[in-house]
Amino acid sequence: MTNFFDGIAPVIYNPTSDSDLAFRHYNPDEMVMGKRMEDQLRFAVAYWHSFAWEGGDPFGGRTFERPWYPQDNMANAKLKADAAFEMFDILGQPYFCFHDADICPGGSNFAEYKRNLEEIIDYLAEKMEGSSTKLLWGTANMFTDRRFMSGAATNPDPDVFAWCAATVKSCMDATLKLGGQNYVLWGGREGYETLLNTDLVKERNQAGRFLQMVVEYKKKIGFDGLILIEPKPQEPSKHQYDYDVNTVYSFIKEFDLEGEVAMNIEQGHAILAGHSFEHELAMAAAFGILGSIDMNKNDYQSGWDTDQFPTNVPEVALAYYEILKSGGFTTGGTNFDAKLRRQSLDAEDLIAGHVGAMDVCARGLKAAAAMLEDGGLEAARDARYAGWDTDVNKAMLTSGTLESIAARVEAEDINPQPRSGRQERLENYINRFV
Ligand code: XUL
Ligand code: CO
Repeated sequence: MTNFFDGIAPVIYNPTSDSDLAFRHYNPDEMVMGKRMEDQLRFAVAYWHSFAWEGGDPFGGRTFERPWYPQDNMANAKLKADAAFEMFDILGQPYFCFHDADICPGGSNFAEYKRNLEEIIDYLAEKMEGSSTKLLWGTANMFTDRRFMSGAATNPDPDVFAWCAATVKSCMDATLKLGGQNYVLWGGREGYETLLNTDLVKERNQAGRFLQMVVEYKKKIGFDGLILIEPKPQEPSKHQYDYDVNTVYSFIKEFDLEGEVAMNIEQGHAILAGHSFEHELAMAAAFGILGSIDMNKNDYQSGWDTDQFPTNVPEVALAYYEILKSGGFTTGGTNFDAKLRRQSLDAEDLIAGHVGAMDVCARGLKAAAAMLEDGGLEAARDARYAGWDTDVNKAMLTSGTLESIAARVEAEDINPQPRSGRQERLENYINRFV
């Protein structure tokens, strides 16, 4: 037990409340497209931002005071776990996610790392027995420690590759033990700074073989969750091998991992890659690899990864539109990869950030479901491509050649007449629902 959240009552759904610590849209039992809202959204708290990050930025250190600091010993790791489960209860959070480094100190060698990890996993298992919060996914932090400065699985030093293999094995074991539903790999340092010292073919091959080993081990231990890759274009590495969904998809195909690996897509990473969140989701859905999401909001001016809580309902609605359209989550969910601003010091701020994010997502989900049920966007899109429904036009793609098509253009005097894309009308349509 900690007293960190003392005085904060469990958050409840009350649509007429004027409190900023109440849900006005997130009503877990409300049915949305045939499922309880809680089961559609599958929210998760990110342990790292809420409990491990101390409020530092590149220009200054810790701003927060927490009873579980300093985070370099096991006693405080347990206190941190106590606080985390207290917050999960207040929010009614169905899931959480963690990196190994978030939940316990690393230790001075691999044996100590493993001992610490096993001890805290036993402690988390006990906490989970007394709680309804489950594990959405586990992962390994292979980017913070200086040993990873030149990459993790893509490191030029084979000893680092070996360390990473051992680490991921331990983290997969831990995830399985806690009943985790997925395992995530975000390759923070799987990229390079300069070609002057980099053999990128060698590094990509290392990453490809590493991913194959992860899939082999998943099968060996009977882990039936998804292996998820989280793309990001830069920061920390200048050139990332996992830039965006399209780049990762070609990587998956090259290393024969189709059907084995899916995607964890983050709003902020999509924006940094010059895409919209819904573009990345639609792309992954098209390839059949849409697994889970890291929900947050990136600053549109700063150019780096700001991991803010989402506040933009229209944007979130378009994201859930793609998710619902593709059939909704299976083992994936909505992980709030979001952190407080460093001036938000209080326990209430941590609750408020999640309450707001959960409510924004609930509004977005309801709007997305209403749009899908109405069918207006799909009808408009179908009408735009309707010309392709005729036999002669379908045949262009199945049996056409440049010569046969050219002959038809001349014989039939085909002369295309542009038609409006109707973007403003569709934007007005969206505005009816958000
Ligand atoms: C970093 C990021 C990570 C992953 C998990 O930008 O998003 O926290 O979600 O390693
Ligand atoms: Co993320």
